[in-house]
Amino acid sequence: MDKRWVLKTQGDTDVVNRLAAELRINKILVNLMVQRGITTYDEAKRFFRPSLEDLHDPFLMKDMDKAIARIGEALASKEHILIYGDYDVDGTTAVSLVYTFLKGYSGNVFYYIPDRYKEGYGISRQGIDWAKENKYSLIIALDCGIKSIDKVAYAKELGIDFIICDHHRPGVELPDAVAVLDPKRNDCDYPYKELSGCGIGFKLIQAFAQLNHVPFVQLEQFLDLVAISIAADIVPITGENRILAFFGLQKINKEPRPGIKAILELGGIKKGFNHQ
Ligand SMILES: [Mn+2]
Repeated sequence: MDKRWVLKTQGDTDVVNRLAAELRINKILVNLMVQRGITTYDEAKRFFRPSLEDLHDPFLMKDMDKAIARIGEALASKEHILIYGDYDVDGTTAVSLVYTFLKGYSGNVFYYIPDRYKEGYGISRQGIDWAKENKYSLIIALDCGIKSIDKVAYAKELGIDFIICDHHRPGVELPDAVAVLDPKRNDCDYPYKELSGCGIGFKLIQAFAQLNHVPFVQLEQFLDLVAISIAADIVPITGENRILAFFGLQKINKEPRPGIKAILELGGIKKGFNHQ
């Protein structure tokens, strides 16, 4: 396949001159920023100094209220909750994040990762049958499920509810789940559309924490997983993803969890840039 370089057009000269004066940095650098849509002092500040304060309210995501209410109900009545994810990096980091977090609130939480070769991508009938056999009544699906209309209906027949957390583009019909979290839904007004599957998982626990008065700092330990998902799933590192990746990399550099630490050592990777 032939590849062709497509050069970005030069940033507007007036904008470049104004911003260069305001920031007091080289115009070549400012031009690169203007070409990428950064045209004001505040936008430049947000780009160079990402802040967790700029993360969006998770309840702006369609169905987030329903998802958190259903999880609250499940915890109160000690239901068995299954965290179900895709087998790729985004899926497994998402499962690790939500499972580890919810385990702090219930002894009845477990996880399920489908077999890539035997079950294939997404929610499998086998997985639902396994959930039924093991008395799960709520499945939280991460990084998959947005097109699993039949499987979610099948689970419903068996008395199992679904919460879908996905970032893939929905089809015409949405699955009949208790909550369908996906910023790419046409009717979802969430301001940032490019989160990874693990990023949606993070928004889910952020919403849970917000409602239950859990301090945000307790969530920061999970940002390493989100940063890895952002890199592996190749979502754009803009907006909210840039903030999550920035603080996630700090966590990986400063205080990696045992699994990540082992991978770093095994790969002979030296700790990188330590931003303070
Ligand atoms: Mn994904």
